[in-house]
Amino acid sequence: MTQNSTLKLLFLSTPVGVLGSGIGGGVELTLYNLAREMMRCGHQVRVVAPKGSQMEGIPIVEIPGNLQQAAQIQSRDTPVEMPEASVLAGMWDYARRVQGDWDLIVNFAFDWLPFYLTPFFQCKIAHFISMGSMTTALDRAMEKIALEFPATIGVYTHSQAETFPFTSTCRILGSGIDLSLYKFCAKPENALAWLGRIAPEKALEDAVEAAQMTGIPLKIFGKIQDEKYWKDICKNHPNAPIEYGGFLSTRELQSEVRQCRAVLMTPRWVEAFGNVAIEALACGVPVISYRRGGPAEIVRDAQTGFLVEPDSVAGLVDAIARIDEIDRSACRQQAEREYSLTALGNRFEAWFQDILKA
Ligand code: HBI
Repeated sequence: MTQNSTLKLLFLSTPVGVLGSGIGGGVELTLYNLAREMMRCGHQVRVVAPKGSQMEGIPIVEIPGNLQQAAQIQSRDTPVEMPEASVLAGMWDYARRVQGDWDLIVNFAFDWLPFYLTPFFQCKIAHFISMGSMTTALDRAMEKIALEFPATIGVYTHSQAETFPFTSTCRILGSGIDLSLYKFCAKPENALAWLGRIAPEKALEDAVEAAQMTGIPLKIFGKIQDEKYWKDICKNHPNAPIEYGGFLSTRELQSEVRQCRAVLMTPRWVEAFGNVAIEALACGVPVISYRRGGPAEIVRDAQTGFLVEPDSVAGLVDAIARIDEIDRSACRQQAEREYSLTALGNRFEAWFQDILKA
């Protein structure tokens, strides 16, 4: 095992989708950014992922098999499911066979199998959890590992950790983005932005109501995940000053968002992190968010945006009226200080070293 020099890291990806398809959502971005940063720091990284996965410049071992069901559509008492010819089972059989070649295995799957298998491995395993608590079966499997292998469970935020029964053993790692992709804008237009999956848990209707009450145009970007939900919003707010800008690449999205006076975040559920918030800050755009979940740990109230009473549209409207109090360069500075790829890599590398030293 290499002491404080280069590490040999085997990353096992989420099994819900092919890497590069966007189905893996935020954890795909985290895995890609981390692999890139670890390699830039001289460590050896290999990613094990479903067949068809691709990641620019990252060595990938592709495993065939059937994808896992998305955990977020399951209910709390859903039993553990394994499809026949499971890609997850294939990925972990590969890891078992090659474990002797690696210093550390890092799991990015939000699934039962990797946690259940951990005691059967000789190689140490770090688990990065990418969502809040979903099912009891998975909570139990994670809790067993949290107790048996302390400090090997990492999460994005405190509020995400608080959704699990093993809150105190979670390592808080935050997130990070490639800041060079986001350009600072000092002088915005008179417009607001809302970004994210268009689905009920994101409560877009609250942002639309706030736009209607302030009369400030609202630009909406993101995948329409729930068509009926979107159609209802349009039907219920016929005169709201809104326009839908589609699902854009990072480059196009930041060129639109950077020109806005603020990004509104209206999460109905506990966002594990909220990459949208750090993308806005990176462009110098203040964030107005409900005081709930990840965004509440990212936004510095009255310095890089405003935190508002959850589900209060009136609170959003009051914050919008105060938005010119915020220094936009303070937003960009916070992103550079806390959410750069270097900061992300440092936090994860310290965690890996602590696990290997234990
Ligand atoms: N569902 N079963 C399962 N496994 C995952 O790894 C997973 C998921 N749903 C969503 C998801 N990962 C990621 O998109 C989020 O964690 C970001």
